[in-house]
Amino acid sequence: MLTIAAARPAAYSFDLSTTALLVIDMQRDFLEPGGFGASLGNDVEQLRRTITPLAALLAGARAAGLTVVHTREGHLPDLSDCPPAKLHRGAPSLRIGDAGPNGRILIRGEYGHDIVDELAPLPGEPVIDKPGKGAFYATGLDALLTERNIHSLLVTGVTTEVCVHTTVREANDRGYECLVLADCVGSYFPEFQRVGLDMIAAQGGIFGWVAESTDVLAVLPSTPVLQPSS
Ligand code: C5J
Repeated sequence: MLTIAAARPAAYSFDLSTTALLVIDMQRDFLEPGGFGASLGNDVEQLRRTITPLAALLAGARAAGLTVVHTREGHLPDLSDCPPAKLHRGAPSLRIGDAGPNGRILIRGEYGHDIVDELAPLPGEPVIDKPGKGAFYATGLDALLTERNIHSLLVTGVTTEVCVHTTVREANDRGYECLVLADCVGSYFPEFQRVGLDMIAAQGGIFGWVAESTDVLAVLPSTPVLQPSS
C-alpha cells in the first residue's frame, strides 16, 4: 500500500495493483487553437500548463507498471450520438461537427479529436471514447475497470469543472476512491479550477481527495512491481 500523506482532506492510500491513472480528454480540440474549447471563446493556454506535469506523471505511472486509461470526448460522424440539446447549445463560432482547422469539431477520427502528441497513448493503453462529459456514460469504462479489479483512480485531464468533475462524482457513486491531481487537471477559468478542487475535498472529501502529481511521483516505484495485464 502506498500513501500520499499530503493529500487533502486527509492521507490517501492506494495499492498499485488496484489503481489506474485516468487521463481525461487531453485532446487537441480542448488544448489547441481552432478546436471546440477555443470555439466557445476560451483561452486554451489556461489548459496547456497541465501537459508538462501530466507527461511526467504518465512516465512515472508507466515505469511503475500502473494501469493507464485515456478518454476522449466526441461523436460519430453522423452525430447520431450527440443530443440536439448539446449540439445546439450556446453560440460557439464552430459547432460540434463543423469543419475547423483540425478537422470536424469533436468528431471521432478527426485530428482535433485525438490526444495531444505529448500525452499520446502507448499501444495497449485503453482509450475510451465517450459522447458525454462523464467517462462512465455510454462507455465500457466501468466494465474495463471491474475486469481489472481497479478500485482507485488517479484522476487527471480537462476540464476540471466539467468532464473531470462529472467523472469523479459518478466514480464516487460507483465506489471508486478518486485522487485528483491538482496540477494535472485544468480549467479555462482560474476561479473554477480553485473552487472545483475545493469542492472535491470539502466536507471530509465528499467526492474524493486532492494532491499534486509530485506527491504521487514521490511514492511510485521506478520499476514495475506488477505483471502487465493481458
Ligand atoms: C468540455 C471536457 N469542457 N472534457 N469537455 O466540454 O471537459
